[in-house]
Amino acid sequence: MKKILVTGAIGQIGSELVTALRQRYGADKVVATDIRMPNDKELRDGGPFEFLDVTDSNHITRVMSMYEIGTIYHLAAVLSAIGESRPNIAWQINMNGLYHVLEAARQYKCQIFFPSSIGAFGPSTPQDSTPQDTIQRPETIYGVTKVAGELLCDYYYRRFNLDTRGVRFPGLISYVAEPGGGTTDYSVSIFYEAIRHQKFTCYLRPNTFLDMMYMPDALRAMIELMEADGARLVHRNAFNVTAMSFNPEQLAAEIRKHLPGFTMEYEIDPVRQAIADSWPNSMDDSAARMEWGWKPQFDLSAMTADMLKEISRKLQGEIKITH
Ligand code: AKB
Repeated sequence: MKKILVTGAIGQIGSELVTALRQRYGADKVVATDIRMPNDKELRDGGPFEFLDVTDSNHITRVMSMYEIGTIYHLAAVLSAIGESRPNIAWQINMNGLYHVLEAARQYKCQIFFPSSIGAFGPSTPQDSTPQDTIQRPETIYGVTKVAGELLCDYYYRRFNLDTRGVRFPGLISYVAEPGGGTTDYSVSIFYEAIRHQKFTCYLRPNTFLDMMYMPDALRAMIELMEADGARLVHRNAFNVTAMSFNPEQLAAEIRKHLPGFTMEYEIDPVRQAIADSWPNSMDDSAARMEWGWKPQFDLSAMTADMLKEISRKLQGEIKITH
């Protein structure tokens, strides 16, 4: 088996995907890469790790030539809120980075995974049960790079027969690494604050519905899609995938079932609120279900119980959870 290269391996998805891939295919088969050096021992010493700047095409081909790479999970990206404060960097990393990685994949004939996002939709997209194929006029630089990325991956498949695959992720919730600079990040920070201080100040309005997914489901989605029989795939890239849709008020109510004293206040951030308002309330993921058997395992209640249990353990049981 050829090796798997993961870009952005220290990020929220990468840090857990690398571990999952190493467990599944063998530690020496997974080359973790990032522009930062990991503090995490498992990530640094559990298998090969290389420093890699995806905006430098020579750097990518140099790392590719050092290992026999057959698959790339290209996760290096700037998220939506940071993108709005630094659009230039977002373009360089999200767009030029993807282009360089696709070119390297073409040269080395690799299979490639590219994560798009609910950010690829905009205010003119139908907001409820958002279809797989629909209007995409995003108003953030993040969204622009995600739509262009989806199209570029489709182009490389059609034009060069490159095995490109991908999903549109909703907000991802995990207890291992915290997300950085996204619009959906409240759904992770709320758990830390609930356990540490029993209160949280939310930057989105109480009724802001967004699609979400717990990380174990997201990891499974990526691996299952990459292992799926390509002949069954009609869409290949940008599959809508979701596991739950909730608003901040509903998440707070679910947390309160475990921590009855938990309170939430609101201090709206106009930038992130505008972004969230332009994204779907809930997506239709039937194409993913039909074409490669996608099925989430965690709903709001299962995810909340697990997050509280795991984060309490991580914070050394500062607070006792009542079930
Ligand atoms: C963000 O909020 O920017 C990301 C995403 C939904 O793509 N979590």
